[in-house]
Amino acid sequence: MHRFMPPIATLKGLSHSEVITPKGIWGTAGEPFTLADIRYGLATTPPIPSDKSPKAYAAMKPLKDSPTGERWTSLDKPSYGSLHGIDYAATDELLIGVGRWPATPIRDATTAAYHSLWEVTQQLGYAHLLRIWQFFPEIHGEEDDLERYQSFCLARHEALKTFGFNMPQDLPAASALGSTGEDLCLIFIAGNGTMTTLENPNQVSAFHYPPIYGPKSPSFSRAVRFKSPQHDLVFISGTASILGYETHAPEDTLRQCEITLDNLSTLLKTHHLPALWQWGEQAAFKIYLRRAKDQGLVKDCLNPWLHPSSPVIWLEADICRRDLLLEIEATLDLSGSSWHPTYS
Ligand code: 3EB
Repeated sequence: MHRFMPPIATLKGLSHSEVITPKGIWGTAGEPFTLADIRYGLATTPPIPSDKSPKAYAAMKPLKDSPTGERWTSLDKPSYGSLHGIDYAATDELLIGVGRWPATPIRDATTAAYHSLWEVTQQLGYAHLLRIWQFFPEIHGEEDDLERYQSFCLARHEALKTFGFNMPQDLPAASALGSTGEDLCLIFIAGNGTMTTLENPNQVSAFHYPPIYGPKSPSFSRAVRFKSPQHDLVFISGTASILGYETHAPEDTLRQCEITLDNLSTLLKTHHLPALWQWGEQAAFKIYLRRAKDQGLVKDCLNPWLHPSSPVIWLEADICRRDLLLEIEATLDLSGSSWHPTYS
């Protein structure tokens, strides 16, 4: 059986000499401004100190030694505001927004969330929805004879169709995970610039999954590249052990990790982007595990593939297909514009 191998340079113990370095804006222009703070944790998490920037609480348990906070920053001074229940920070080229809605029924929550999101991006004048995170409880629960994840996909699809999205070309990069708590938590990034959606030739586009996975397929792209005068960003969706449209190695965490890393590598290679191990500090990863006890195993599998200074948040969460045991997402800032999250 073919085994997925870590990159040669890492195997040989070579230094990560080809690591991407910032272009020099960072560190020379003073302290960046906070755009948004996201805190990962269960209900007892203490509040983030209050200032004007948007804050989101994502109710998922951070795993051993994981950072629990994610901060998005900008070298441009943002304007802050609140519209349609969404708190936002806006710069010329990019907008970040956060909101939450009571998560039951999930279909109504999703409809409300997407309509608010759309109103905000239209009102503030951002052309592209680039990246979206959505966390909600009981993702495998049942509602209206559908799994809640499928109801969510249905409502998302209907909303995007209503807004006139050209699917799949306009679809953002996304992550959808099961959380605890009561709310649908939604975090999104929109922008003005050039948006290119990227797909993985080894995976059927999620938009074209067959109907056995739900009445409306998941409306997201595998990755999005965004370019504007100041930015060059790659948002990689939650990526898992799916080849074609099927889950592979349903019982085998290690194998799922290898296939996931291979999927990420294929995506990057196909679109002539730097390999994972070259990313260094200009990147940020999140890894979601269905079972906390798999962390050691996944860490050992992952370590040779990532640059040691790439930050990782580890969270316990239900992945949207029952047989998926882990999911990996990432953001890569190719411009050094500081538009990548830092973890604490
Ligand atoms: C997959 O590849 C795994 O419904 O927004 C990953 C990322 C997944 C986003 C979503 C679902 C979503 O189908 C699941």
